[in-house]
Amino acid sequence: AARRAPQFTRGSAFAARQRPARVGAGGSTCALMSGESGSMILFLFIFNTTRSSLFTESRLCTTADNHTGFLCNDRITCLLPSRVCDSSSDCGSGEDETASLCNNLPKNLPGYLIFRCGNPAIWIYSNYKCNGINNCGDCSDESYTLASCPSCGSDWWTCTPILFQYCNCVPKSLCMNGAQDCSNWSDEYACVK
Ligand SMILES: [Ca+2]
Ligand SMILES: [Ca+2]
Repeated sequence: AARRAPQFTRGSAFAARQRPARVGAGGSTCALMSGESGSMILFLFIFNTTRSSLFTESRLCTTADNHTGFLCNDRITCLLPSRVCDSSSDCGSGEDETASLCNNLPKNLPGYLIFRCGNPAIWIYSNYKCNGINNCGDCSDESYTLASCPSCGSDWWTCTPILFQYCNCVPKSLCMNGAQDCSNWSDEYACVK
């Protein structure tokens, strides 16, 4: 697995580009209406609210490597969560970097793009959960209890690592490399690549 630097926080405001039209929900005067005009406003209110809900939910997608992702306006491109609000425009119209999403991170990001660590003040992008790397700093993103991570994959050796970077497993590439990576030295004496 590729090693990634921990990403705990992130810069704030980015320029808004071609913000997709969002249909507002404005039905507060419905109760004062009656007859056909009231029915029409009620209809528009329900229609607009439904449109808003669909818009919000329809960004959910699955990437080629089976991560939950962010769907661009082209309805084809599915970005890894960590490519949203990373100051680099990855969707065709930059909809992954709009101020409405990226101001005050992670408040305006859809919940499926982030993971709250054992310390809820710390968050990471959800694609850094269960990737073998200690992105939260307390290994909560690699735990079974909080993150429901499976046991070490076939490319990993199960042990208690001595490196802060790892949690429950070390990459098998570290086995038999002449340096201790597990607290019990099993990477040098028991691990088979
Ligand atoms: Ca981006
Ligand atoms: Ca991780």
